[in-house]
Amino acid sequence: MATTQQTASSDKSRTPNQFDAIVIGAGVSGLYQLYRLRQLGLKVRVFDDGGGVGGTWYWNRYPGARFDSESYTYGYSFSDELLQEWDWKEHFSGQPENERYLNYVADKFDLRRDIQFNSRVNSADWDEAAQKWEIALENGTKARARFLVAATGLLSAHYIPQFEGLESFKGDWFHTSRWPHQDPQLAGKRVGVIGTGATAVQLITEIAKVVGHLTVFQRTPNYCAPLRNAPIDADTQAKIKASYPDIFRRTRESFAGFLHNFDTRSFFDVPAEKRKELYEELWKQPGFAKWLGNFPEIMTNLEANEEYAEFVRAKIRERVKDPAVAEKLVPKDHPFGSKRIPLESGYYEVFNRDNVTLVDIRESPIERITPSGLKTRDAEYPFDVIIFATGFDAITGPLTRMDIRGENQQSLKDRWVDGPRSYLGIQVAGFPNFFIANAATFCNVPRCLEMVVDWISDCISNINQRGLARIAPSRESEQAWTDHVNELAAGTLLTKADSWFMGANIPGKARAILLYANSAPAYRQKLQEVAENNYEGFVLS
Ligand code: NA7
Repeated sequence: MATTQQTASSDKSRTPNQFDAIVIGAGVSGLYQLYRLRQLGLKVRVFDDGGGVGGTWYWNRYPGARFDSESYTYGYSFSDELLQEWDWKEHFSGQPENERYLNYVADKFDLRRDIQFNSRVNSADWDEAAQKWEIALENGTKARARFLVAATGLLSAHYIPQFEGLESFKGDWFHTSRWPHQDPQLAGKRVGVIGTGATAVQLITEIAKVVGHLTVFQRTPNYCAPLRNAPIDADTQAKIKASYPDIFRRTRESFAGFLHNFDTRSFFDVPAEKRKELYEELWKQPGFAKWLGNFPEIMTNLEANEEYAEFVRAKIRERVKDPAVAEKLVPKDHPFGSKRIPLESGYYEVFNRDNVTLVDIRESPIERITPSGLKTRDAEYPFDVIIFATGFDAITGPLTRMDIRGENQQSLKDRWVDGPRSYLGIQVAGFPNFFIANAATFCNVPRCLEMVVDWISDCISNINQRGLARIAPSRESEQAWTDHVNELAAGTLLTKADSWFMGANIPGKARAILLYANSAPAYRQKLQEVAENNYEGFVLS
């Protein structure tokens, strides 16, 4: 493992481990944050606990991992040269290609020399006297900077439920986001997968083709919709490259930063048979069209939602041969879109295979992991491998798992014990010069990340140009923003499910919306207004 001393001793740094800015994370947002801060002439150090760049796309190397966003709407938009150089091979690109892309970006912009890998940040302390942050790595190494940016990702703190007996299991087990770098050789093996979220849906579809027997433990069925992926041929590639300005104009204007946008008509103004035509039309389209191209009331009105949910349920039933298995796969306990919609490429047909068993663990709960497999209330299942597709302590988890202490040693974890509080999702009162570059919005992640990273970079530039020392939101603006975020969510159906959107997937975590449910254009406008009004709501000194 590289040490800070070894890698930080560039010509510029007479004092080792002193930086203008420290960025935690070398994923999609951390790489761009480094690029932007470097443009400002700052001395920056990025720390990442992985062995390479990519964040999500470094860690999530399970079979089937891929974008649910159209590839050409996911890549960075900041460099025309990069856009023209990079050929996306599929409309929805897979993990190996995505990791290659982020490595290509790191090399093209010479980012690696300021990134220290295999370096988990354990803690960050605000030093009031020095007006600096001091971070400590797992190995005890420390580093200091005026500005601290957490580019820690929305879904990087993986979660494994505390099943009794796990330590006794004699086979291999792992979480999907800690997939072994060496192929775990699942061919012919007896494999159990726990979880049926977006990750599991991608994984199960792939590994069912090779394993000996696959047993899927499902707690809540999801509304999965066809991804409709395809390779990008040469003609299409040329068209994509010629139309990037238009692609990014459309993603800038749409509700959630995708090419898809909600229907402009109201559900209630369109006759039932015409609504059905729209659903069928959307169903044929790739990606999230079936969700984000629908009537807006699908997200806010239970009657509208239930009609569409019933349409999706019928689609599921059509594809599963055994009606009893189909019924288990049909979601009935939450509205469509109140949990993340998994996109799939043959998921439901998996349950028509002889080598796949679906276990409904609401009917037959998991009791324990045994040395040879897993025991539910009703049966024992022998396994060679158990895979936890059990999700993440989303959005706040990557931050609260570090010991981050602001003014008066107050910890972020304590501040957020009843749910996250922030101003604009970017800063927290009492944590000066600490920025969260996560874009916790209902958005095609890179589109909103670029917007947030640009905002943070401009803010830091502004502070430096004016010779100011620090920025933090006032308690009042933090309170008003937090109320606004919660009120917005209350007007949607997002609060109606036990999802990671609500923090409800983690035992003991406060139930509170973790995503800003406004449109991306509205969020962009708010960020712009705040900056233009001399960082209204912040205290600068
Ligand atoms: P998710 O969507 O949080 O899914 C986790 C799955 O694991 C889900 O099916 C859970 O069931 C299940 N789970 C969680 N805890 C348990 C326990 N204790 N017992 C049994 N089953 C459990 O995570 P993913 O990784 O699939 O996706 C995360 C995001 O990554 C996704 O939304 C995309 O944005 C990309 P539950 O539904 O809670 O009943």
